[in-house]
Amino acid sequence: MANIKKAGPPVVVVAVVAGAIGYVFGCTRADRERDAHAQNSKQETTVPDVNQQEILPSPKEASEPARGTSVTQLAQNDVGANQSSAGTKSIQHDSEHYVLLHQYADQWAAEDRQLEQTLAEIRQKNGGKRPNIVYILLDDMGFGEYGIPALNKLRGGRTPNIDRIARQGVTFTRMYAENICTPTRAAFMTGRYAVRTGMEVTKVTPPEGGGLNGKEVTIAELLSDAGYATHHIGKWHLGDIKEAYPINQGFDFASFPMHNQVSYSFTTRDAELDGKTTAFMPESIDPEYGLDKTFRLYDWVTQVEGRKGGKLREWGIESGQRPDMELYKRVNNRFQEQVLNSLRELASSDKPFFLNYWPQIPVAVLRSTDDDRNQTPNGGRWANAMAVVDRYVGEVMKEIKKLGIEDNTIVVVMGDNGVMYQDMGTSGYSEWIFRGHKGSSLEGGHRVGAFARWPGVIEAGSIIGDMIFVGDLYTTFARIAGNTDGIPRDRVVDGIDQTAIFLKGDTHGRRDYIHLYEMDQLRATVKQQMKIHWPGPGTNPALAGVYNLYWDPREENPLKTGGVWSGTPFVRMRVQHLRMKDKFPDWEHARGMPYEDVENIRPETKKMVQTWLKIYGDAKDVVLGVEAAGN
Ligand SMILES: [Ca+2]
Repeated sequence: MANIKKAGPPVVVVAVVAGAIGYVFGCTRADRERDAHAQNSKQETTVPDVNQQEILPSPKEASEPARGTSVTQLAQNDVGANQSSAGTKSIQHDSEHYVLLHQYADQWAAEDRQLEQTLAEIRQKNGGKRPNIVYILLDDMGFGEYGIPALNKLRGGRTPNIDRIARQGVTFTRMYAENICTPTRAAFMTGRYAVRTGMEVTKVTPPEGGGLNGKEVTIAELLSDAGYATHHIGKWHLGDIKEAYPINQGFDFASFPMHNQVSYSFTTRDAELDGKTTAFMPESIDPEYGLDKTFRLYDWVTQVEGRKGGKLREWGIESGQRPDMELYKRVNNRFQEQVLNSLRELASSDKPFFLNYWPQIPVAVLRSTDDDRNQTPNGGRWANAMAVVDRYVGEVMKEIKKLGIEDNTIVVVMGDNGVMYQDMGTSGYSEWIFRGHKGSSLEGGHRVGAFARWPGVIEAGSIIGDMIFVGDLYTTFARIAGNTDGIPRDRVVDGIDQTAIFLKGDTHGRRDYIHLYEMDQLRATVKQQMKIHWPGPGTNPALAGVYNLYWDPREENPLKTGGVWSGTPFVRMRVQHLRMKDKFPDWEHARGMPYEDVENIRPETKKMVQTWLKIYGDAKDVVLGVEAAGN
């Protein structure tokens, strides 16, 4: 639902109607949109005057904005991404962006004119067609885990196909994702910190009854509106309700697991026999004392596919069947086949396309995810799973070449968060260059490997030292596709237009900061090479740990006196960021009936959901309790 947190709890009335998948919402989408509109109207009357007095340096040159120009005024005259939208309201970025804009407005405006010219030339070279975008998001790949041959050698890993992308394109050394699966995926799709979308929590155990708000304007919707064909294949992990399905969030076609991998690779008989899952499977538990029949639920919807405007069909599983590792392997292989099929279908159309491929690996729980084509010198299941996903990437690249579309196709490959440290020592997962794991606000949670290839545009073998956030790709892809105007103006969009990095290379970034959250808690802020770990309530931020990330990438030695100078600007950044959130409160994710519009829902699934709904369906506080941190 499109409720704003400050606006009080949402009211969701769910009723079960007998008969075929008789799921009915007590609150219609139209109701929700009306509510959302009312909320937006309220917001627009209170457009923030973001702390303008405290932050403005004195302009040094005449070309800079006049002294006393507020950040809000600058926001109204935003340049760069907004260049082409004369007369329309500017994108509302986070406060810190305007500190930079105040200093670089003219320079960026001039650069943007050049960039528009270059984009037009690229388009002309390709018969007027905008570039295709293939976005491959790998599950749990911290920086240095792949794509850097010397590091691969150190670890005994092997990712020749991703190495080749790096060689032919660009390596980002400061790509920040969110620190865990769902938040990164939400940030990419919306260009916003996940906490703003209400998707800051990663859900593990189905059913969820929630997901990405239909009011979010996703990158798939922006590209679709710009004339792109859009397909999503693989992990989604953005909810199990109708409005959150990719086919209702801008994709023409989607094939995806309804939940994350936990639902059918961690919670199987195989996983239990391997000691990776405990006290879960009916084969293991005598329910003599198991009073609560909903503590362990089975028979959720596994993987589905469908097209925009239609319904979903579950595939790969029959009534009476329980997921096992064989199914998991088959499903991953089918996603790979579907990606190649999608490429062929998309390449045959006149439209440019956006192919969103989110493999479920290299996250690996059991050795049985291995197959005989992924041996590495390392031999562990983590390194071997990386080899599998690298092979997948290689097949995608080969198909792109075969179809003759490689010159006009941008390929981005990156991880969604750092490694799953929990398994460290028994799987080959280990801290690498950075300290910290998935879910942590240390660099090891957020810094991911990231590579991009765009022949003739991105310089081959280039290495970028500029900071970039996964949400920047939203704004950047929209710009490249010619739909900056479609980016909503009624909410904060954290994604900065980084087209200049793609077109002009290193040192052309427009970001020098990021706020790092764990769930809804602001834990750390990075500005340039400095990072502050925010202390808990009651502690003076002057006593907070400040780290120099160039000197101390593992954040092990807080600076005593050497970082004191940065305390005041860091506190100013935090205050402004939080004031902005007062004006633009975080949203809640949507809630509703799980599995609506799955047309061939299995009888056992329906029974499970009905049991679940009897208890949780109209008790919103309990539904919230379904949330849990995890994969
Ligand atoms: Ca992940």
